[in-house]
Amino acid sequence: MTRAVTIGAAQLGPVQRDHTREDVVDRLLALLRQGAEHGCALVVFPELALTTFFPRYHITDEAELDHWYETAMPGPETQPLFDEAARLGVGFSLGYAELQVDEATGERHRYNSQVLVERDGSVVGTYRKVHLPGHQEHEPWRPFQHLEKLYFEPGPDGFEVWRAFGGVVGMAICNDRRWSETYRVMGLLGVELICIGYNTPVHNPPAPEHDRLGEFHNHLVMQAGAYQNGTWVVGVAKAGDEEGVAMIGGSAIIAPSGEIAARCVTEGDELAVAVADLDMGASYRRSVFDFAAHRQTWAYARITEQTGAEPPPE
Ligand code: CDT
Repeated sequence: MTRAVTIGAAQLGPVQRDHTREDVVDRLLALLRQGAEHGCALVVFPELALTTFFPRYHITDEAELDHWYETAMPGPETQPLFDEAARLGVGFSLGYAELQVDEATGERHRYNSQVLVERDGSVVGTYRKVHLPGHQEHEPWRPFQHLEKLYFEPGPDGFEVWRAFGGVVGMAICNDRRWSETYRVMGLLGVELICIGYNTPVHNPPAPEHDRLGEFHNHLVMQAGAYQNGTWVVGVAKAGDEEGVAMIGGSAIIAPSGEIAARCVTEGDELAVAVADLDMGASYRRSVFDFAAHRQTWAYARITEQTGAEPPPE
């Protein structure tokens, strides 16, 4: 049996600070239409796709900060994407900054979010990033900031999956992809396809010795996550030189075997397409990764009880 879903990894080139949401949505629409021409059922866009990667700036004015967030999805600028998805019969997943305002209490919550939209333009679900990287205080020694811990709260719902596109679909965002727990929690929910958007600077100021390995680590973690959980993984970058900060590309569609089925080869707007058989993961999940037969939860307690490493005394 095969459940074939044609998927497009819709990489974006840079979005500069003065680019409007309308500019970006035009680019997303072009990629969505390209996806339709290739027979895609699903097109996956990057993290924080609608704007430049604003956590690189230290912003102290709340109104100025609000400018980078969406208060509704769809909102006025993104509605055309939902309309075109329904017209073409092509679903999508899109990363954006979400500002929730409770009208009654005035309570505000900020999340780094990703929405999954079905082929009829309806919202399937929203994931809110769990592993927020970077720092909370302004660190002027850095050539650019990474203030995700200041501008977002961790998603309160953790990792979820939804029935969509004829299978079981989950989402994760950027730094989440480096953590094996991300994939395993969704693996335990029977995930068959994980959509991941990312913005990864080439230069990591606290660890410049890793800079040459950015693309390698990107594929390493997603290929391992796919194989160890018998799932398809689609990782999609916002790439290239954004406001003087170089970001990696390497968007890829990864099979449950861990092999790369399709990948982008530029740092610009580019669509990579693969036909994903959602049944392909089953042979991994009933053999080497038959969780029910082989997992030893008694040996894993530390994973949920402890965060930092505790080596034995010297
Ligand atoms: N956006 C995002 O999560 N980027 C991180 C950069 C890590 S360095 C602070 C990533 O894991 O790619």
